[in-house]
Amino acid sequence: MGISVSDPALTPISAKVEAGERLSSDDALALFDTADLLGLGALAHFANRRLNGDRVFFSANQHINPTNVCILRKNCVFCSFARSPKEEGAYLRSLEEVYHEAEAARNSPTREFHIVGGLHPKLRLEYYLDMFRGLKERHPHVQIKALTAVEVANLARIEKMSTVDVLLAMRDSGVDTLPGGGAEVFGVGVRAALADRKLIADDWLRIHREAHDMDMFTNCTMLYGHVETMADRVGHLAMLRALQDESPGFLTYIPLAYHPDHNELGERLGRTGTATTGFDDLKNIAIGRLFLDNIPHVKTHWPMVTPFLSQIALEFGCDDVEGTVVYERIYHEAGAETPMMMAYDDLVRFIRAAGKDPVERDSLYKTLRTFPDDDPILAAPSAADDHPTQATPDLTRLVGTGRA
Ligand code: V47
Repeated sequence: MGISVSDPALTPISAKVEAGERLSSDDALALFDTADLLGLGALAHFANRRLNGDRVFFSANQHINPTNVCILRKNCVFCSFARSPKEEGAYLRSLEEVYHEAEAARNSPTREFHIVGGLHPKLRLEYYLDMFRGLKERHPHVQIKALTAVEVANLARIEKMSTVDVLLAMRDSGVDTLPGGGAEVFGVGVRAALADRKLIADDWLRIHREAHDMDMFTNCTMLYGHVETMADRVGHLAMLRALQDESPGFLTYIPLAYHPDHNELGERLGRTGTATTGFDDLKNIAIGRLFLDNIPHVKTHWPMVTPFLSQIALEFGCDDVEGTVVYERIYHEAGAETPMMMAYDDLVRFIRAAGKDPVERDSLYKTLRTFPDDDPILAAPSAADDHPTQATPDLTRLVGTGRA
């Protein structure tokens, strides 16, 4: 029996999904066009189960943002995080301050530092390399996912080095993987509207290819819900898929929902609060899963779309949940009202309450821990037990809600 879809436009796509055939760009456009969200979700769920079964991955991670000073402060109109050097709220952490912040990992399950920040005009590569070495020395069991392709390119420019040499130096100093930020939407028109001085698509893709070619794995993203068209989204996904065909190395794809508060673009568009809809958030997850048939994982970024929607996403093709985070700044500056962190146990229970098998992973998706039914974490009472129809993490245990 075929996968149940109610929109006739999805029938031929459903046949392809069942046969494991690659979807075309026209198929992806039809998927963005459909109102049959449940049909789309069923297709993505089918494709995901074939790859990942009922496993849902998460990492115990900690986000660290060493500086918010950014030379593109006035250019990236969608960003609420960046500051000019003398602007109120601008900060640059000393290495000691970074190490102090990272001490949170000492008596916690943290296994990954996620390190990104602004393009500081003066920070040298050595600052970052010292940071990576210092963190590895202090926390040898914690992997490092650091610096977007945009930051790598900026350091190459400052140091008059090639981006390959910057990547090699990062790897030699302890960086394990690269995060997927800075991709936004690759289309020339959208990039011109969002950030016309930011790294262009070809350079973002080249730097990820360079990393893949030296056996460094990376992530990829798309920032949706602003000025882009559906064709722009599909074009972006097609470029990610083509790179992965040529030079595999993307581990997970993360659709990022645009947040319009406290940034110029939001003001221009006259939007506040949430720019995207739950419908669109789920579509982006599902279409990412269906179209990016060569990328093993699709991650939901709960700080952006809420833990509630992230949990539903697990039925829409998603097998990967952003981790414990500890302290999220980029989206909270942009108005996100989600918690700033999620406790490890709550994350496990949140996945389990969706009927899935939680898997704690490392940065390379190696399994670190699974949770049999009699695991004490699962046995502990959670909000999900009290409210089975609205299974959510125990929100009373989530600290530091509100803006950064
Ligand atoms: O590139 C900036 C986005 C990204 C806003 O690799 C905004 O595992 C919404 O890439 N509204 C950086 N989004 C974060 C990122 C990321 C996040 C989680 C996991 C991983 C990973 C990567 O944040 C930027 C940009 O696309 N962003 N401003 C905003 N106002």
